[in-house]
Amino acid sequence: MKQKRILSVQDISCFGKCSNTVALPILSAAGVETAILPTALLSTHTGGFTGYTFLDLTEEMRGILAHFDRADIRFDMLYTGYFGSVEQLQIVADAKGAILREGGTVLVDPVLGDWGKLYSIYDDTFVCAMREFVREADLITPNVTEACLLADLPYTGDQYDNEKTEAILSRLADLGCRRAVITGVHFGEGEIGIVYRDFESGEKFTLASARTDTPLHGTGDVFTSALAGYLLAGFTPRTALTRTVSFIAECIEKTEKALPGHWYGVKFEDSLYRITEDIHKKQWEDAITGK
Ligand code: PXL
Repeated sequence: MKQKRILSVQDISCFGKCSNTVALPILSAAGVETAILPTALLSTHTGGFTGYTFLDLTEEMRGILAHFDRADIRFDMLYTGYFGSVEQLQIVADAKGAILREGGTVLVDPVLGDWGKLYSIYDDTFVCAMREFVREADLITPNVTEACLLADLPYTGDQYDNEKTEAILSRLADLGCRRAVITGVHFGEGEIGIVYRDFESGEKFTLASARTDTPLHGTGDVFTSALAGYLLAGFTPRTALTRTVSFIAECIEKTEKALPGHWYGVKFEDSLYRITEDIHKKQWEDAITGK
């Protein structure tokens, strides 16, 4: 199978394990050629550190994309995360046609906030722009807070509630994206997982694993990066999500065991081999069955 190529559009936080610094190792473990389009350069992420530096890279993004176009560099997947400004959303939306290969897909992690709050650099204008941006997406991966913000419905906690979830999903469908995964949903006692909906085929399911209560920053970035790797390897959404949920559960468990009280990033390194193994196994099976 020809090696897949992805463009990861998110910031570089020098310390703190999120965005591109987790996308690169995870996607490499998945065997994907990973290029980055950095939206900003920060000393740390903004979720718990104070006094961080922030360099906006909007102008640089235009130049990088123009060069990719001139050099005929194209991608199988456009994967977006943390943006630094509304203008950047427009730049990437405008470039989509030129940078995607035929049949290429768009995976949007609509990074806006967590635990019911917007991240510090965002405001309502940014939320409105993100609603527009997700129209182009084949798949979006909001957490519950982000799903509520996109749906313009009040956040009432991460607890699963069928009526509320259906209301959110119906609004997300109206935004125009093709499929959605809501992450970080709390199911009953001690379980956390995802809700999946394909708005075209109607396919739906939930997946859950054991929950730990330590808030761990960057979990969403690890999740979406692993999911991108599995999808590019040709797994169905259901299998890709099953493997991703299991991977993330192991990463969190290992983080808590090895580093009690740790908060700023997921210790995912020890579990990367699982992604590589899953994908090698699939390639081997596909080769045998002539897929
Ligand atoms: O994990 C999302 C994220 C990415 N990048 C930066 C962030 C955050 C969340 O706070 O601050 C810089």
